[in-house]
Amino acid sequence: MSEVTSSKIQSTRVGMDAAAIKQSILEHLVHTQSRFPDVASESDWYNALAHAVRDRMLERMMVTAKTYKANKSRTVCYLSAEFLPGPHLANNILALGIWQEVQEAVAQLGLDFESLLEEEVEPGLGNGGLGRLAACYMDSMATLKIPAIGYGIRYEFGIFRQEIEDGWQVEKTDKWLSYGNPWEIPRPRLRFNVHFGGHTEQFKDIDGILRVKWIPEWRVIGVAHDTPVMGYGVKNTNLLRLWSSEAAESFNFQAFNTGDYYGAVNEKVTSENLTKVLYPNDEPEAGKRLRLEQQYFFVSCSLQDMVRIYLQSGDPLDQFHHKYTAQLNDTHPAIAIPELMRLLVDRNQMDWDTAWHVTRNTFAYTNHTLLPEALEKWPLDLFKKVLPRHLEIIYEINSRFLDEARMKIHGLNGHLEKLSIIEEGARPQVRMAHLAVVGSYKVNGVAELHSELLRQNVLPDFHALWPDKITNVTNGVTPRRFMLLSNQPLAHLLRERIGCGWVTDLDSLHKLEALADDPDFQQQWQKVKRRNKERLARHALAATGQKIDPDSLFDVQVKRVHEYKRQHLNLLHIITLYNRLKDNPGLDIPPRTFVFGGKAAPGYFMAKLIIKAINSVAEVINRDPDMDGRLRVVFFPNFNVKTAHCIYPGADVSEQISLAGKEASGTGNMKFALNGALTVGTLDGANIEIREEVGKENFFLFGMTEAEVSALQQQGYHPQDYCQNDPELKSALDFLASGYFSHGDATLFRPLVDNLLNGDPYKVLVDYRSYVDCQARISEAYRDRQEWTRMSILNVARMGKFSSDRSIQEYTNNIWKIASVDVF
Ligand code: 475
Repeated sequence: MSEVTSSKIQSTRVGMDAAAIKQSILEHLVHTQSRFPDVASESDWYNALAHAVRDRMLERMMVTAKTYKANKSRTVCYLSAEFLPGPHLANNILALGIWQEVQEAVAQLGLDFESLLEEEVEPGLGNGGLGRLAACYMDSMATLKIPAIGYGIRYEFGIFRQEIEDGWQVEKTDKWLSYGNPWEIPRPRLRFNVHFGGHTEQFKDIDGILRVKWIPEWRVIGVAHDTPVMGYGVKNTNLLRLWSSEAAESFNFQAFNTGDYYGAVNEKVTSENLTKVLYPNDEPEAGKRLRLEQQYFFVSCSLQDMVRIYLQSGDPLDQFHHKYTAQLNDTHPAIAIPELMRLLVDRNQMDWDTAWHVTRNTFAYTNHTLLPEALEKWPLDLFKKVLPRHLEIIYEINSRFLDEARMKIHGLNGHLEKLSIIEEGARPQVRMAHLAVVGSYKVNGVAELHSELLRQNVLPDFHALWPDKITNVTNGVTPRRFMLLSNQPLAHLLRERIGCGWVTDLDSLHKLEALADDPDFQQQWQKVKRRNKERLARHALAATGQKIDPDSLFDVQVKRVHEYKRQHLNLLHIITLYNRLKDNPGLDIPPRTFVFGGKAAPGYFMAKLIIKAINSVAEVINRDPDMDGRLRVVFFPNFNVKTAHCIYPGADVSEQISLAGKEASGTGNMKFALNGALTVGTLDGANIEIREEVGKENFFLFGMTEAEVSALQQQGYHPQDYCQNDPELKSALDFLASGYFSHGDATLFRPLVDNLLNGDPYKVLVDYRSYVDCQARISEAYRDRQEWTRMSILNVARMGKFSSDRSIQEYTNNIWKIASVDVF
């Protein structure tokens, strides 16, 4: 034991005043970046500042770990293949409570704070909602003082950078690690072997018990990289622990010795490929072996790490589930269920029943999607090649589960097929969602409607079997990043009028209700929105070269581009407005700017064609002098957390227009409303709950209900009828198909239009009329600026429910049963 105790090493380097911060920045510039101030680049200064901030976080992280260990605290392990934290610097400065001091220090050094923040390349280690939700939950767990570790993958290349060339999306590689990453602490000694392939053998152990040995074919090593996640206004600093793969170099010494240098090195390349790149799809890639390997890789490292930490306590492994609860963020980490069984039974000689009890009380599973094509399945033959032992364990889990179900249902075999973890057929598959449900103590959906549809449509047989298992936790977003940090004008106004309590108690936004009719407050509210719109306009100009007018109504749709989210419904409305204005130049409607943003999966042709269509329509409208001061359309490239910061606060209208029953929850809908945008939306996902909270008179509703959608589907849907019966719709489609927006090329958008006319899987044509009429109500409402402002204030006032703190509180109380731990 060292003589030096932690209290003695309290550093003199981490003062929180401006002078101390300035001193640290200078020291890091010289001693970390190796640059004198006169030759330092903006990037050097960014790194120096980031290190100065990091110094002030590390002690909190260590004290937190020590406290949790001493208390033997129950811990949440949030297992997720994706985390989208967004830029760290500004968020960490806020969490430390040294915003003013840093600004002062930076100013004294003659630097521009904003441009330093701009230097940061965000870690894009996720696709969209699911990855961002994981990051919001990490923020809330730390803030609520819940001991937690986020476990995931340190992709070398995150989600691609989107550029727009000739209106098309072009994917460029994301190089977030190119200039180093000051926020992570590599833990090269914290490494685990992960095995793949090979076969299994049975043997009798010394007690004569039949056991299984897995003789794998290859292995890689996982190395930990830790990123501290600070709570806001508390000392608690949790961990995001991401694994990157390394070659197990000694493994193929044979190749070196036989002179096969290339073969040996190639193995290294293959191992390191494992965590090379994030799959850029927001749907599972069918049968992609590398994806299965990524999943198993990070799950195995994480569980081995959990067991390692657990065994330090000296407690017996059959109590593992009292120390840990592991949340499965969708089925991507569901392989953790057979992996924990393997670790307990094969590695630690636990009997099956005890191991199953432990496992089934460790995991809980969150489902994020209802789309059948997005439910993960792995072909058995592939699974067997990569994870032969896990497949055996899954068979065993399945057969015992089906025995249990058979007795419980007291029915005949036919019914069991629907429950089985294995889907039979020409190419049998492992159903990961079934595995996740069977191996978890709770399953949750992410909004009320979504959870209900899980119970009724997706997992009805499981619901019948275990009526208490499927529950709901409606998603939430962190007000720290999505209000305090990204909307500082609003944060200032709120501080003046209702204080700062809302930052950690979002329900206290209710205090705004009393101010909703106050003309003076309304005026200040409008000023805030105006400033945010100017900022958005500046960013749009820089990113696209397109000028937009902050006096126009900003109507915004930013999210992944997907047919079910119906960006093309929005586009049909824009074409309709254009046609109306062309036919009737005297038409008096408030000027509008339509802003789009979002990435399409690189292999998703229709989504990419929708992006091209948006840009083509934009090009014509923005070029048409008749549209000057009336209509503008911009596609904001590379939508990510960083660009989101300036987009949400600048919106007047938030487009949440998915077909009812398709969007599990949505979280962008919450971010917009919290920043004072009014929603135009369907009764889908969390829109329903947002509308309930803000009041139906403060929400622009249109479209079919989920029940109407299924009824129509049952009865048979004929999209062409809708087209024939609505001249404006017909005209919009004809214009798109005709080549009007594509320099006369009548083939370009044919696939898009044909898809709508012959099938229209997301019922765009059905909801068109109701949407367009609803948009006309929006235009009318926008004329009355006082009433609009009142509605905007009331929206913010009533959005408290959608803090991720509330979501985490519900997970804590209803699922995890875990207590907060004070760190001093
Ligand atoms: C839902 N991503 C939103 C959000 O709960 C919801 C799937 C497969 C592979 C990689 N990524 C995915 C998703 O399924 C996803 O992002 N789902 C989204 O989760 C958080 O708010 O409605 O679509």
